[in-house]
Amino acid sequence: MIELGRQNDGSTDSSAFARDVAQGLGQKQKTLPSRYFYDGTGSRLFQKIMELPEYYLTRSEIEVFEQNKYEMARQFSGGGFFHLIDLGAGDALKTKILLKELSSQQSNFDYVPVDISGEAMKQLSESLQQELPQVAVEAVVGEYFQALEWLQENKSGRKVLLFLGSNIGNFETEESIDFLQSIRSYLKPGDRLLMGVDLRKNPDTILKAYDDAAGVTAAFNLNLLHRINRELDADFNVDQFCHHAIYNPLEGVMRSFIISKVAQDVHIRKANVRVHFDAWEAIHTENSYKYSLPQVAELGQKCGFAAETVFYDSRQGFADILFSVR
Ligand code: AVI
Repeated sequence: MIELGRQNDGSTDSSAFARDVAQGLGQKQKTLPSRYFYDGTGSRLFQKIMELPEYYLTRSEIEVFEQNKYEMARQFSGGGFFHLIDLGAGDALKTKILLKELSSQQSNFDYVPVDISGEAMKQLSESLQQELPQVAVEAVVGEYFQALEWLQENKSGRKVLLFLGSNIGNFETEESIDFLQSIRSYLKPGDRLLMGVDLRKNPDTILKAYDDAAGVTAAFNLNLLHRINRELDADFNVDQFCHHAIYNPLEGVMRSFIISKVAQDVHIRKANVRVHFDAWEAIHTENSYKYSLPQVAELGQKCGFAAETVFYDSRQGFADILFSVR
């Protein structure tokens, strides 16, 4: 396992966290960056979300992989040896489907899962050693671009990059363009990108996925305030806030908020700020964009990729798009 610079198990550089929190809550329309959801508690809650009956995304993508694994593996392998790089691999539930298929097709590849969590990469390496000992695995602990930098130096073969789970949906449009253009700058002709996106569908289905009956998504969202209390010595009374989620079908975006139920002041000591909330004032915490296929193809096009094959689930509600480098 390779550990690149600062790595952690969900805890963050607290001065950057303090700065981002102070900056986000200091704005007229308050925001908090969704990347801070994933401390230890947040990551456990996200695992629970993925098992919820309403949260269809993970099951749909598993189905995409189950139904298309033969063709995916075949297309990846054409061109000889490759590095299969899994950005944000986590427990690699979906990728394991592909790894089994690649093994049975006797593909010539190695597997490089990348994740910020050292603990997750340790567990994944161990489980792969048990389940698929024939696959060569080198886990990398670090941030995406840190890892791509390292790969540039250390893995010079053809690359197939995985960016699954509709993680691209959590970026604003401009950010997703920047992100994919940066990814593209690390790739060469012959390399590929497989990206998972949640497609536009009945707004009621989407809304329920982000406002589940058991309240797990609410706990996931509100954990941000608990985390600020824990790590930045703040005094949020979390019971005085609630989760609110709304889907905008014009923009195809699910937006999540934390709403203050009363007028109140909060002291965030390590960020050196006091924040006032009016009654029913909102903090915007997350965007989850839903795409149409032409939008994804256009996004790829803008960033130097060409959509080659689209793999769907049986309802055509989720797609994994295989891009080649233009
Ligand atoms: C990680 N990401 C793709 C999830 C999503 O669906 O946007 C995060 C999430 N937020 C609430 N539920 C799940």
